[in-house]
Amino acid sequence: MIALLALLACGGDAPAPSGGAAPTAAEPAAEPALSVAPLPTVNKLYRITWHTTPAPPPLSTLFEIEAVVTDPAGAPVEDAQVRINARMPQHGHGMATNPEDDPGTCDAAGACTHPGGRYLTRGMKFHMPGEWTLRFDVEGPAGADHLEVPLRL
Ligand SMILES: [Cu+2]
Repeated sequence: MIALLALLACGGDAPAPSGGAAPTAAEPAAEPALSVAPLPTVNKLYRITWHTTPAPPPLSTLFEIEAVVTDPAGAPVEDAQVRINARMPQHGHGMATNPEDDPGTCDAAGACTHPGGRYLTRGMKFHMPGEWTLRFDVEGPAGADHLEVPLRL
């Protein structure tokens, strides 16, 4: 039932027929809040700088996102687990793709590290225009923390 409601909610998000439909080109999409300065996670255990490729993140096209994770003093956090995901909170759904977090640089024993604190996730896609929330979950030496960033597509 919840899934059905989410679908209905999304259906309702389709462009409503309006009399004077302005050409979309005349109304540039709102600037996504791309991170240019490090953003603190909610409990201030880490700081995150991120960017997408391509940038800004396109609609209905696969993109990658790289997050650089540091401690509050700016030192790279190289041995964390970082999960990057996105949801549309107003619609109650996530992405239609299944993003993959790059394991980083791994040794023969399977122990992985992320040189420079760089964490890459592939296979992201914003399949609908609207309000998205990008979420970074960090499980690192200082503990678990997260950051949510609102994005409008
Ligand atoms: Cu949606």
